[in-house]
Amino acid sequence: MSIEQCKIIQMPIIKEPRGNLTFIEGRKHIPFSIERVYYLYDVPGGANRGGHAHKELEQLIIAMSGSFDVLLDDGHNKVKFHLNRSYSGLYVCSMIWREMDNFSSGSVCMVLASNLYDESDYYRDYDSFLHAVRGAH
Ligand code: T46
Repeated sequence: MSIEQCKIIQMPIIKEPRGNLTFIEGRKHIPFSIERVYYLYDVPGGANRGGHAHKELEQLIIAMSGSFDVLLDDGHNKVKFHLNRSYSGLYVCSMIWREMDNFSSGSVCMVLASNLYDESDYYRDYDSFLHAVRGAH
């Protein structure tokens, strides 16, 4: 997998005088079925999240409120994204190292995931991740 497959996906917005509505349908707006939803909140200033990659998992990361940065790394190239919109999300394919920081006060990060939580799907050691991606090329 390469970093070029990771991208910002724009969701539909239904705009009305009474407020906006955005919806996300698995396999239609994003390239996977949604098996799990989790969210990060009450993140203290200066905190870092992530620092791992997934063997199989695909995810969509959305700043539901506030903003934060996501650094993606496929073992060859790195790209940083600043997320600050609730109607778009960052699609992250498998085998991408991610690090998250610069959380604004009160920010909420919602993640849609293609699989249930499985610790054996993680690379939590960067050297092991690099060995896996470089060995595959
Ligand atoms: C990712 C970023 C954006 C669970 O029990 N179930 C879950 O669904 C998740 C995501 C985590 N956990 C447990 C595992 C750890 O004991 O919660 C604890 C914290 O998890 P972690 O250190 O992986 O949290 P983050 O915020 O560093 O990373 C998470 C996701 O794991 C990861 O896939 O992309 O959010």
